[in-house]
Amino acid sequence: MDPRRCILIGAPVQAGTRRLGCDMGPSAYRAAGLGPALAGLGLIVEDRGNLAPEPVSVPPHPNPAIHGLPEVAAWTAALADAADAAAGEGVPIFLGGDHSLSAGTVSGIARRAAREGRPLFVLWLDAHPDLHTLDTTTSGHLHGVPMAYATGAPGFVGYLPPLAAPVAPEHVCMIGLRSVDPAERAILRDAGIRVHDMRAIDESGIGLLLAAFLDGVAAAGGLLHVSLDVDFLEPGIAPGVGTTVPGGATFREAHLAMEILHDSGLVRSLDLVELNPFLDERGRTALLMTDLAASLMGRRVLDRPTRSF
Ligand code: B3U
Ligand code: MN
Ligand code: MN
Repeated sequence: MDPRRCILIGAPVQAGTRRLGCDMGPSAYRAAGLGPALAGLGLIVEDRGNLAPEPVSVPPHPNPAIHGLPEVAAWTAALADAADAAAGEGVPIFLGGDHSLSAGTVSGIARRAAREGRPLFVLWLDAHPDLHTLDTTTSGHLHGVPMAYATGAPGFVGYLPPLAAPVAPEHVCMIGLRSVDPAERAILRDAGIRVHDMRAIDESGIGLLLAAFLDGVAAAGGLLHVSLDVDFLEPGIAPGVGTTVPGGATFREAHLAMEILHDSGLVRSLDLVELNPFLDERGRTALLMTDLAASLMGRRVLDRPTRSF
């Protein structure tokens, strides 16, 4: 696999929420110039267009709140195959689409990592942990379940595709949390996921927290998947998202995180999720997310010695 090859894969999924508009996300990234921005950094860019999954049939779930389960099951299967295959060629960048898409991308990369005999680590940059199961979700919005599914939580069998390789919860680091439901809090407490909420960022600085996690990834010889939810960011700078939660990461914190990730050389795949262009202001959220993806993929300011992880 060539780390300088960026494979753009559009995933216009919006079944993970009742609010419409995320299906326009891939187009907004293209209009914001993501491909040329990456090419301008000297990277090879291949835009594979948008995925269109085959429909699957899924039995009705006893939780009456659940919305869009057959669609999310279909996307999960298609994205897992796409992620597994593309990660063998370059760095797949998934253009969302709501966060339910990560059920597919994370499980697909995990499958590849298991075949390569390497542990998969996940960095989850989000206001929410997205750790509901099909039984605990009260909104019924399946953008709130992908991490429970990918870490092998119970209750998904027969509804979402069987997991080839669950991600170890100790290999997951969540940064930016500030909206956690009670059922998710219980899972977070018991599962062993590493969590840095906004208070931790304020007290320690995002650079230190992230570097400590990356040291562990490198020491374990791991692969790293990054899942970047728009609502990780402060809504004042990133309004184009359905769930705005005040007090998010600043422009500088987010860019620092991307630059540290770039220096680590550990990132194998990336999700850009929850952009809702219908709610955006003159494309500013799409442009910011594009800018952040570019900071992750290439060096744009000064050459610095790569930090040893
Ligand atoms: N935890 C809530 C809210 C939510 C999760 N992810 C997003 N919103 N974007 C839920 O609906 O599960
Ligand atoms: Mn999310
Ligand atoms: Mn979120």
